[in-house]
Amino acid sequence: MSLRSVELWRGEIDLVAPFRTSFGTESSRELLYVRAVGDSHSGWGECVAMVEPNYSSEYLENCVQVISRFLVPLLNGDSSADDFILRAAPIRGNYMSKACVEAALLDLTLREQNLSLAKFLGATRSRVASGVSVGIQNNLDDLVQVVGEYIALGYLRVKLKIEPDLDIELVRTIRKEFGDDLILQVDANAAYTISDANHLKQLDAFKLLLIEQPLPEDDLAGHIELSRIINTPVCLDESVTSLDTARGALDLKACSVINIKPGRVGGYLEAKKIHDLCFSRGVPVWCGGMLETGVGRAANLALAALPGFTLPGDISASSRYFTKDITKPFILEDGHISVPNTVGIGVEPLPEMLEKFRRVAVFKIVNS
Ligand code: NPQ
Ligand code: MG
Repeated sequence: MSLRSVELWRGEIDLVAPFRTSFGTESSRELLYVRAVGDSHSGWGECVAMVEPNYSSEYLENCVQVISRFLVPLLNGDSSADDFILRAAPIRGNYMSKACVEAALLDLTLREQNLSLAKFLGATRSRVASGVSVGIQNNLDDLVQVVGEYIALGYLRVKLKIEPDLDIELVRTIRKEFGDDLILQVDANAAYTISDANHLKQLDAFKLLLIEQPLPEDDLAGHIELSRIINTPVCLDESVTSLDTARGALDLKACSVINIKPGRVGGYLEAKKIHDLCFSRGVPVWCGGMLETGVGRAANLALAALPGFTLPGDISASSRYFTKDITKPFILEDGHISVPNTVGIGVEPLPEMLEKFRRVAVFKIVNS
């Protein structure tokens, strides 16, 4: 490992269509990348935080601060990803900030070792089953139209965003329109409370694969109670921020499925630990998405190729979100996306795309 400097890059890419969830509507993706510069290679990590703290408490401007003030100072010329994660442990939370620094270090180290991230993590597949996350639409006709288009493109699973008053009717319509064979799930992004349990129990009629994060991220007791009341399997997203919170949620029967997102849990090493725990217990997991560009998408594909990722995830084609991705686009083929198998994450930002971004910080790394 020969870390010479760390760079922070900022930019923004428009979404092909506004993406509405229970916590708001996004029409572009503001971006932050970490670039780890070595003697002969560079590694890239994408920060998954949103521009505002709507999904979780982290937000991009704060990640720039945390990375600059608290995380970069932990680095030296020999820093490896696991060494960095160990040294960053006393920094509470800030998982997305830690994750993008870790991802850049992993990419750099693995490029130097001529090893792919997929192989390093223990991937057993060369392609990943692809699902799609469908935002809340203006009306039911538009929703049917959008879902129909994604199914025609070959997505293997449809996830519908729901919120109170835009849920039961919405799911009933899609079930009626596309039949029982469609693998269908919903994501509430923490929009309900445990007093909505009986309301949510109506979803049991629609044979959903799961309901994702129905209650607030810190309401573990609520999820335990809800899991007893409804038959639809509960899957946690926002609530699972580490191996310990994953194990606790499973032990307490707060959920029976976990959506693993490396950015949310502090990096790919922690994400692999969560996968390994779930795999050992026969708990199905899938890889969630944070509207990543090709940099984060490539790394997520490596993780999603591990054997325990038995459910289609939210790693959709680049074109689901962007007209032009910052890397070469990821394409949906026969409902799957190929896993990069060269070195590191297997992709890098295209020079002509990087020209539209701006390098906002350069940190020289003092050798160990
Ligand atoms: C989820 N992702 O699973 C998140 C929600 C989400 C694909 O549904 C910018 C950055 C906008 C992250 C919108 C999907 C976002 C975002 C929604 C994450 O809960
Ligand atoms: Mg979610």
